[in-house]
Amino acid sequence: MTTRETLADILDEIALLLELKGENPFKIRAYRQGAETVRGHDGDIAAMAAAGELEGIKGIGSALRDKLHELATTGKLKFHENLRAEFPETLFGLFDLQGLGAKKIKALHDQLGVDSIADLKAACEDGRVAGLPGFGGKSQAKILEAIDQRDRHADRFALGAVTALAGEMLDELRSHPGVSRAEIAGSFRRARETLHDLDFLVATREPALVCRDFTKLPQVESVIACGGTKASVRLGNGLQCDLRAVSNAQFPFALQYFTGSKEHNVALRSLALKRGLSLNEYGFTGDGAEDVAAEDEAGIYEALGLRFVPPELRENLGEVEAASGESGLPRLIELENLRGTFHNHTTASDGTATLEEMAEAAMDLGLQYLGIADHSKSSFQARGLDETRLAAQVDEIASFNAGREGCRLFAGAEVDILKDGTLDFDNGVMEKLDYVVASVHSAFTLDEEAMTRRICRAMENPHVTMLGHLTGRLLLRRDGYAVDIAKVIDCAAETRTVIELNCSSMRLDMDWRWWRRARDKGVLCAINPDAHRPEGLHNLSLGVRVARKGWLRREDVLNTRDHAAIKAFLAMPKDQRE
Ligand code: DGT
Ligand code: CA
Ligand code: CA
Ligand code: ZN
Repeated sequence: MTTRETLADILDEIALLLELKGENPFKIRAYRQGAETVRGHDGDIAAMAAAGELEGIKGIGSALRDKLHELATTGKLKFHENLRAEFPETLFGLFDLQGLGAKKIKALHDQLGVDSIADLKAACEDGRVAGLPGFGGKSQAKILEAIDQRDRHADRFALGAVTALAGEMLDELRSHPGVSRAEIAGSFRRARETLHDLDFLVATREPALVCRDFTKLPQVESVIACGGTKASVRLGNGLQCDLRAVSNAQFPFALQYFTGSKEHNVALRSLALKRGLSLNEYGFTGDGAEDVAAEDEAGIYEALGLRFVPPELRENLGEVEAASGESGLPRLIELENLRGTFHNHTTASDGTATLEEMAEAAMDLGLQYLGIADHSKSSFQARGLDETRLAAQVDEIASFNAGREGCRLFAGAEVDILKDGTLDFDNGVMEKLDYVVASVHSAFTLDEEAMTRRICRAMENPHVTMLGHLTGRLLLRRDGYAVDIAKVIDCAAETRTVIELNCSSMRLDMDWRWWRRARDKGVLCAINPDAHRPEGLHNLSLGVRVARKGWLRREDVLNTRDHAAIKAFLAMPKDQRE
């Protein structure tokens, strides 16, 4: 069935297209408002649209009602398709560029005949964009930068965006009768935040057959190559997938080799050489190699005098040295260790599910508690709550919790850090909450020093429990703002502020490269999905993988503690928390 999300997105796109056509602003606004209403409606609006029961909902007039009904029942909307057909398909690429809204695209389209990103790039390079009223040299440079960002990332994918797809394909390979073992190696297995391609590996006695059948998987759009032991395909979304087929005996060696990283493998090979062994993707060779068997990856590490190195750590950032010592490798956190999570949204701000729906989803995942942290008033585009609505939500949460076992809610808020580092709510308001996530949602262009000061000032507030998405980055779309992360970590340690690992699939912020340092300074991590709908909670597993990549253990992560321990933690004065 058509989801609430899709309904709203299509209404938004219609508004954009109408704006591009220069239509009546009231009409445009009606679609935008319709999208907002659909996103924020308390009931199951998709089902209501399908059943033709949208009568009487404020913000959805009769014209919109009919369109939503058509969309919800058929999955398509003629009006929308006709509208799209009026523009060249390449024009829609412009919508993905950071900082280009419909108004600017319209000006570029009407006045310079820009129909594609290639056109736009050319128009920037010969200075025509700077000459347009309302643009200028600065905005021309910004557009070029946005195109450059997109080009740099054109062939990369975010880990979280391919996880489900990768899992489906792996399941299909595993169910192939000729396949005894299958894994995904490469950057995917190491949990890199973005990746270039997926590296499938299978153990089989019929490599050519398995390669051929791999190219016939339903996800495959085109075949790049198909041979006796290797195949490469491209999926509908552009992602390349490689397959290597090896024997059962070779499998652990191939898995180790193709998991990488290259740097980790180089370090391992030099260790092997010191033992008179040569290590490659098929096994050990050299004098005495016959005596060295390995049934699994652990056996390979063991033969080299190492403890097993979890794939997430294989970046040659000290893990090989750590694995050769007695106590060097950390015992990494696991998904089963999580007891709850803090940063989540509901329909009260920009989420698409109610408090009850979110709580139910958390319960289904076996969580003991769920933190509700809707936006604060300054985030008006996200329908942030003012003091009155917040107080009502706190009451609602209290009555939800009354006498309840199972999943309980914590009443929090995601409070905007204003430009000067003060917070969007007064201390008296924050005091009434169980906790506060403080985040930057505005004034991204401050210089590094000012931004660092701003964030540190917010962390000095005794009511700020944790810092949300530290850099504001959106993977492959927007670099984080300028901020001195090392200083922020120091300040978190001093002020006993928890730092969030925001595991919304487009964020993964703070980056894995910084967690070890934070951990060593005693900073606690909170793995938070920033869920805007029930399914968003599933990103917790992604968060755990990134935490592992950052060398984090169970004890480094706040939300591995149970409900009672969290209550005690939050009740303690901030400077005594540990
Ligand atoms: P990606 O695909 O760019 O996100 O990153 P990876 O790490 O998945 O790289 P990929 O797909 O080119 O190769 C998979 C693994 O195979 C890589 O992590 C290590 C191994 N590998 C590939 N080429 C070489 C090589 O020339 N030398 C060594 N030692 N290992 C290699
Ligand atoms: Ca790869
Ligand atoms: Ca590859
Ligand atoms: Zn946020």
